[in-house]
Amino acid sequence: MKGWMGRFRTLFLLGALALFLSGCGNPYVSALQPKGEGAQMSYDLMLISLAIMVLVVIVVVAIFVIVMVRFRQKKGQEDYIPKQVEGNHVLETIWTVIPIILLLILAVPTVQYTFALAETEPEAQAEDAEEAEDVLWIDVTAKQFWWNFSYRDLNVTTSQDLYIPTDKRVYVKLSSGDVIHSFWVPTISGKMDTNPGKNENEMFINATDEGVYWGHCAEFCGPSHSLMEFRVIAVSPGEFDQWISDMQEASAEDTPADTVAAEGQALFQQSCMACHAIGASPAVGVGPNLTSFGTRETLAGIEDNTKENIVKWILDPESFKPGNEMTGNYVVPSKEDAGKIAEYLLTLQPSEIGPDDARDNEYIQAEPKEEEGEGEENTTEEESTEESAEEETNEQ
Ligand code: HEC
Ligand SMILES: [Cu+2]
Repeated sequence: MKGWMGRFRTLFLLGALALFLSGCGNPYVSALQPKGEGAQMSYDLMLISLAIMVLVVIVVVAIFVIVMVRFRQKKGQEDYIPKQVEGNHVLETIWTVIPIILLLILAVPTVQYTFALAETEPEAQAEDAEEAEDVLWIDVTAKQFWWNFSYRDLNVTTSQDLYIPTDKRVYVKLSSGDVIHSFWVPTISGKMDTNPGKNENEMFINATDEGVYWGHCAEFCGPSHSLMEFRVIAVSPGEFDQWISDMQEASAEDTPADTVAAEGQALFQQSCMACHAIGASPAVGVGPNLTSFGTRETLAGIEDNTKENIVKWILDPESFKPGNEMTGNYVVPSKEDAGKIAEYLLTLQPSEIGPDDARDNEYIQAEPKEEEGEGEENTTEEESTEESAEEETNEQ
């Protein structure tokens, strides 16, 4: 009875474990499904160490079983003492040397990849001036509890959604406006701290496939640390260029056609522009740059970007992100005015390139675009076809 129960319990535990581990497989979140050079290198290292460990376990268990079976005490030999081998030089040497060899096997790729991942001098490596010119640097500033992205020399600044092209490495310079945060997009790269002051870190990221990748602050930084999310939106090179030029043309002066939204704009300019820029400057504001706010899927990186949520945010940001830097530092408008401002914010769509473009060849295979540089795709569900249809019409 006990044995049966025992087996039952093992089964239950294994089931629970399987359920738990199945959470590890979510694409766009998982370091176990790498979609970038950096993540791929980390993944390879994991596989190498795993292989070595499995090999050691197999050999040790095999020797253990053989010894158990072959050298059991036999009937009639109860008094027999086998030959004692402690202090045997040959054996001692063998089992000291084997782990050293295994560690060396592990050390070679680890050191190699460590140097490869530290590559942040693209200009020095460029073959000609044109290639050096083509290098894309993005200055990332982490703030409690949001992310600012400034595209160097391109006069484009945005927040929360980081657009990158899929055809090359993108170099990020990481700094912080307040405390230490950490930049982490598990599917495409390792993580790196963003420090306040002059101690700036640099690394490259790249996405081999188009897609929307989940990023998160990976260093505890305050009450809303767990809500400090961002997205990396990897689009084809053509779409990226289009997005950059659309963003460059956006300006705070553009007046929306809709009258309610236009009223909202006036209100916004009165009481919100001190912290929120629309258009490129200043490079880093007190609050997130809202140039392309209307194309975002998320509000403040975490909530669905709907009018209802935006109004709620404007009236009480604290209810979304405790301890954020907006709460208490602005004049709270009436609910009606907040509605008008929300209307205005949703019109901020300088570009038709959006998260759906990053997904279209990833999630829906209906009509793959004829663009150069598209990575190969695996179809994943999760995207409603409705959205894709909508997106197709937006394209025109
Ligand atoms: C004192 C500066 C300040 C003022 C003034 C201010 N905000 Fe903010 N706002 C912030 C900060 C800081 C954040 C980022 C909060 C976070 O995510 O931690 C923010 C976030 C937001 C967001 C979410 C942005 C995103 O990236 O999704 C919206 C929308 C917003 N503010 C609207 C407004 C509106 C509308 C007004 C005017 C009524 C306003 N803000 C006034 C500082 C300010
Ligand atoms: Cu954090």
